[in-house]
Amino acid sequence: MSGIRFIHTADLHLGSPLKTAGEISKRLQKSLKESTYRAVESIVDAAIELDVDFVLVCGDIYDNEARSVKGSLFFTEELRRLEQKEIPVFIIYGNHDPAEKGADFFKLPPNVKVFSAESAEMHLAGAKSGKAQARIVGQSYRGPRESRKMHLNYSPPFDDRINIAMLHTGLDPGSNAYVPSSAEELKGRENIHYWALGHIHAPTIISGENPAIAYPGNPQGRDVGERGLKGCFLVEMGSPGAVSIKFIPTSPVVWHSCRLTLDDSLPLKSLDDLEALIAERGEALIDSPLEIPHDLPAVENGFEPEGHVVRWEIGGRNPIYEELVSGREQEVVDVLKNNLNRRLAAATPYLWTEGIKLRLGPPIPDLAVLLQQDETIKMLHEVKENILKDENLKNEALSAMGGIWYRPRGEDDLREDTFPVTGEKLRALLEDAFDAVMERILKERESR
Ligand SMILES: [Mn+2]
Repeated sequence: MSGIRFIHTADLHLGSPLKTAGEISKRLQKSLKESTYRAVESIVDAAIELDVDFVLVCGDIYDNEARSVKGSLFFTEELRRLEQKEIPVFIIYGNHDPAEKGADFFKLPPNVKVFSAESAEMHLAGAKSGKAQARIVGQSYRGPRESRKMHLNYSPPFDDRINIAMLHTGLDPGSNAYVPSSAEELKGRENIHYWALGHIHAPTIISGENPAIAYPGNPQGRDVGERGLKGCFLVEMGSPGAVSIKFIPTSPVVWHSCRLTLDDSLPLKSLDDLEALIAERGEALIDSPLEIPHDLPAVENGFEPEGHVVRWEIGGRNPIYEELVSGREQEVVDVLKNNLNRRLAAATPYLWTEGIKLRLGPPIPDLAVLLQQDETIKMLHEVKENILKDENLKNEALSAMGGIWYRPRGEDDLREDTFPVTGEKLRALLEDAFDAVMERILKERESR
């Protein structure tokens, strides 16, 4: 039996302003403002080019609960482009565009099926070539918070059709706002071969098969927290069990957070040298190929980003800190930012430096020597090492850090509004804290 082929997308957030700090050029303003729209055009282009059997949109099409006229008009026109090519579109609404807040400003074309918020619905869609058929089950959010476990009512029958379930969920059993659920719960629903999820903005494959469970992520990142190339999924299913997922890049703007660690011995004689060093890294970034999320095979659609927006973090220790930077950090940052943007923001693709965090310090005595000679540093070092070894201390450290951080309960424990702290992340934070405290101690002593 020949299979079906569809596009899975979610979290379009049409009209969402991309959040960058500081003054920006006209060109960048336009690029940032229009990027969520351009990304959706790329999805529709790909659907037409690849002549897919249908398109799934898994919630959060609009950024505001009250959908905008402009966003609505744009989206309806894109849906009409798909209608002309006879490509059906299936839509569920999410927490950002729930059904009860939704005004349909324009008439949706007949190729579009919007799932009800009242109960789970099922629709059929056939392959354009061959006999394969898919059954699509889904339900929309009624309000911005949705505590109903709607997936428990997804019960497609078993036959030779491919069953696909659409769900907008944080996949967090403890949440009562974004459809409480877990990967285990989804796997427990019978006869579903592909879970097309939405809500989490990072492209994530929770399970590759039996059943496949996947988040395509948003087609355009909105701030530096949503880094890297963004896109949607091309899914091919030859038979109910067999799934192949490819990545279609769509984000005109790519966000980066880059850390540059200066070496003690790097000969930096002036701020020009420092600027040249950062610019070199920026040029390398423009020239190097973008990483495809999850190492998925990518669909060749001739994609080129319009530009990159970068937040730099300059760390490490170097004599330039005391000679030229210390005491005038803000001024140095402003000048570096300006000069870098003058150098790289006019290129194609552009590279815009949206911020520079200076975390430089003066060269310090070798840590090994300090640990032998300095009781205070030695104690501090022990505290850090003990936290890394002891689960209880780890939890204590984490709760002291505040509610914005959480420890994932498992690989599929993803949350939208807080930051996961993995072992690696905690180590990096502790190392940073250790460096910062040690530096403070040494500085205070120097100034006495
Ligand atoms: Mn959402």
